[in-house]
Amino acid sequence: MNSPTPPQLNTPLQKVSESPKPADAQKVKKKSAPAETFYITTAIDYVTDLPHIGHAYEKTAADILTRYWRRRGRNVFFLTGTDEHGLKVAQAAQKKGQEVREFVENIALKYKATWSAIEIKYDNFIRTTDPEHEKYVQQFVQKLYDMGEIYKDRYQGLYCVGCEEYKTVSELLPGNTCSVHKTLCQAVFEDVYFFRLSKYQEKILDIIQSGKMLVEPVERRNEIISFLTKQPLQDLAMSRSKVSWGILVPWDTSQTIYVWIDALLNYITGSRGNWPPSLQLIGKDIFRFHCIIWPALLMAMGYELPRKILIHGFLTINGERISKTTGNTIDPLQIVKMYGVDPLRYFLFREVPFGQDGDFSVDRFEKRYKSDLANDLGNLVQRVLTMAVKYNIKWEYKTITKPFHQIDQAIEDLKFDKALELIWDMITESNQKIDLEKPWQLENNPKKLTEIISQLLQTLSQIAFQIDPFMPETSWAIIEQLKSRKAYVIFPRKNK
Ligand code: ME8
Repeated sequence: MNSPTPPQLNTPLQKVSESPKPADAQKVKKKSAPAETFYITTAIDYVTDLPHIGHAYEKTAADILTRYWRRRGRNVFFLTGTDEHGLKVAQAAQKKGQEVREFVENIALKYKATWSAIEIKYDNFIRTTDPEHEKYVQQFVQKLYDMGEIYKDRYQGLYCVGCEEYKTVSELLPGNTCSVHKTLCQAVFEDVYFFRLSKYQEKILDIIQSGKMLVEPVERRNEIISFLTKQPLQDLAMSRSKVSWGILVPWDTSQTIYVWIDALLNYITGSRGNWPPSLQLIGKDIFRFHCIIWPALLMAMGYELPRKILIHGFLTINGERISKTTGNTIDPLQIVKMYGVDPLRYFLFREVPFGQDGDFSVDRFEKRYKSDLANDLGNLVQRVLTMAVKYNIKWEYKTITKPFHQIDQAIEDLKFDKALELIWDMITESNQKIDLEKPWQLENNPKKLTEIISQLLQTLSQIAFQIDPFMPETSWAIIEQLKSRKAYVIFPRKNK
């Protein structure tokens, strides 16, 4: 107790009195990361199959914020990765007839390749099979054990492999079917280790109600508060005796550590000295893990809490969640191949307010592509540049740095649809200006002609600047055309 400095990663962890940084965070922080680093995380995905657009949605949101805050001059650290242990992953490998390590290796590579293809520029990609991660997880639980936070008892109940979660009958559909996966839960009867989660109930409630750890949007915050007020929390079975694909419990190697404890700790092991997380993005299916178990683990160790947990909705198809289990997945690479990266990034955030569920339909995607991208933006760029060249307008591209307060505010409030709407207002206004002023009829009024086209060129630079976090390739292409004075088509029309 009362250790003045937080423990180091590779030495036994010690409990400290005041919210310290986790070991590795403190260690590296002194050297490289200034205090104000915006540390953003996403959920780490199960490597049961290839990533789908639901996964891409979350990672792109984090990427947009990373690019935005970097542009605003903040130090940003963006962590993502893959969740590779547990029964669910082991069963997926078995189904494919592959050795599990080889299987996860393969899928993790595919995840990285997909994020690279859609311009997700993370700073660290953590894999829970990284030896350093595994070692830290063992040290972490050993410390909890030494502190008396873990005890052995019998677990008897139900478990959903799809959710990797213990379930109570009241949460399930008739016949002990998981409401998320619509699959039968396993009956589990085993002697395992429990983490004293129940003793943190009041504390968790307090940090959420006081805003010490912000939970957004408000509906989710209320949901978690209501959950915590209505029923007593149960202690958490933190090990499995019959799951071999996992990290061994260090004091009892006949058991492995529950995959969610292993997974949550990625936010520490991948942090590279940045602590606490400023913003953690997760989907609504996993918010109890992040709003209950995660802060309880951190509080047990006396570590500083994340500033904010932001819970987003699901991408659906015909109202049904896109998921590997349902099998209605869409491969982001397929869309990229047909339309390019930016149309996907644009569409994901244009139609649906971030936080709510939103339906993905190829029909609507194509409509947006045609109207917003090819017609509105693509046409504007071509029209303005063609006229600038034709009427020999003197023009030199200058980097825009002037922020637009409303757009910035919308991004900071995570209202991405609103930010894009505001940018598209600029595009629409410029197109209307061209239609109204008809510059091609002003050849005998060169002063006015120059004025109008110069203004349009200026607006194009603004647009290129504003769309950059959302559509980096398009932003670059517009700037390149403004510099080279050579117009080309950014969004080619698609013939169905
Ligand atoms: O839950 N729309 O992994 P995961 C939007 N390994 N988001 C979606 C989605 C959809 N259709 N489908 C999934 C896990 N997601 C754990 C996380 S974190 C310590 C461990 C989101 O592969 C989902 O909500 O099932 C989650 O945030 C992320 O993708 C990974 O889901």
